[in-house]
Amino acid sequence: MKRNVLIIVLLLFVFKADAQQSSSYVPSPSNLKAREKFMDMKFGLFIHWGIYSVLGDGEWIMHTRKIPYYNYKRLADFFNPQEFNAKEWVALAKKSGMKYITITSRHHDGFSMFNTKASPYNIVDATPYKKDPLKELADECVKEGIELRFYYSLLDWGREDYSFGSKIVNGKPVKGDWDSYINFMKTQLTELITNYPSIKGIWFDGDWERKDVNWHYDEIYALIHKLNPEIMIGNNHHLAPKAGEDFQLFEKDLPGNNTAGFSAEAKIGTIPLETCETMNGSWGFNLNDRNYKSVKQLVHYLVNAAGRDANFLLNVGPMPNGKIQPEFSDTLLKIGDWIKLNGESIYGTRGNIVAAQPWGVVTAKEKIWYAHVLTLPDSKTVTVPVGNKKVRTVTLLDGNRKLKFKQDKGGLTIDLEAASAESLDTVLKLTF
Ligand code: H79
Repeated sequence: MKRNVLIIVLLLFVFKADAQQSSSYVPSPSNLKAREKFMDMKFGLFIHWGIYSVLGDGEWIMHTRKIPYYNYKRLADFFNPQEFNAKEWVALAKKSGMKYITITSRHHDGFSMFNTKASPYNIVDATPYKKDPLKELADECVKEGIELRFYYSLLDWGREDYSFGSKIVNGKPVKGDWDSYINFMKTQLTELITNYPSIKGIWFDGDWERKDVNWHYDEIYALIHKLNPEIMIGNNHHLAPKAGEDFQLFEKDLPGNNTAGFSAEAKIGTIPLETCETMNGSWGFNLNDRNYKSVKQLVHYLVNAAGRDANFLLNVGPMPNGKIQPEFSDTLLKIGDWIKLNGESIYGTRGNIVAAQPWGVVTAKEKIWYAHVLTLPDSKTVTVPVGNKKVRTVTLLDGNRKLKFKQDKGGLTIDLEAASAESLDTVLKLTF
């Protein structure tokens, strides 16, 4: 009997040691603080901008049109965004109610949009522009109190050491030079973190292209956190979070949904969440994409994300001259107008308080709940599952008008006769 107990104790010890090893990353206090701030910010601007913007057909053009790397590289000669003005971009983000910006420092085409010594294929050395827009943007963001984060592609269509398309054996591509490529990424990430010390996050993408390769995340993540423990790492690998990551990304899907088809294996973890979407159908500038989402669709996306405890990163693809097209900025400013009136029910709130309802979602802050009625039921009533909590008042956030309600075992039923059917989102403020 004693021996059995001893064996069990030993086994427990072994399992515990194993569990610790696979999740050995302990976020710093500054990182935990950054996560809270991140969750408070709720709304960010995603920017896809690169030499592909010149062709006006999205950021995948090199791949989809099968343009050989050495021909594609010529685009750098024509990339000269004379109208780029960091002040305008940051002011637009701010007026639109966004609290942070995430911009492509390098996309799958491998072109670096920042000043790098690791490759001559970059905006300073290879274009007539000769300047570093990300430096300008970083400085402006600091001035305006907007957080800046960098998107960074793991996948590279052009570099020989990456050897796109190579077979993978034993965690390495058979062709190319995997160690060289990993070192190249480490050098660039070191540059991004040390030369732009204000940046708050790295957004990785492209993992899904090489499922069986060893990306050396343990080393890469440790390097980033060693250089600056506060930096939040996210990776768009469409899987459950891995050790060392600080926020979980969803592409074109609300957490828990898989409508875009990328998120089947994206088990929701315990770190902060962010979902990204496009304003039309494209990430990079697309001349021919007029499939613009409406203000209502995008406000609903923001609210639905917040109700599921996720941030919303909304993308624009600026034009090759550095301007953001008016169709985007007009819509963004209207979203900003909505947030000016309703921001209290978004910023600083937490979601997943109750499951999404047929009429909408709930966000909460301290002792207040905000019930967002996105679809006004024909009955002109909604039932909020408040459980045992005793509700004191229900008011319309817009105008503070008191609403009639009934509370019983089935929940809290609110009379919405006074709500306008025109409203993008009827926000009800519940106090307990
Ligand atoms: O950076 C953006 C995309 O370029 C990147 N992630 C976001 C944030 C992304 N890469 N791949 N995917 C998203 C999904 C792949 C979609 C594809 Fe296709 C379908 C690639 C080829 C067929 C879309 C349609 C791109 C080209 C055609």
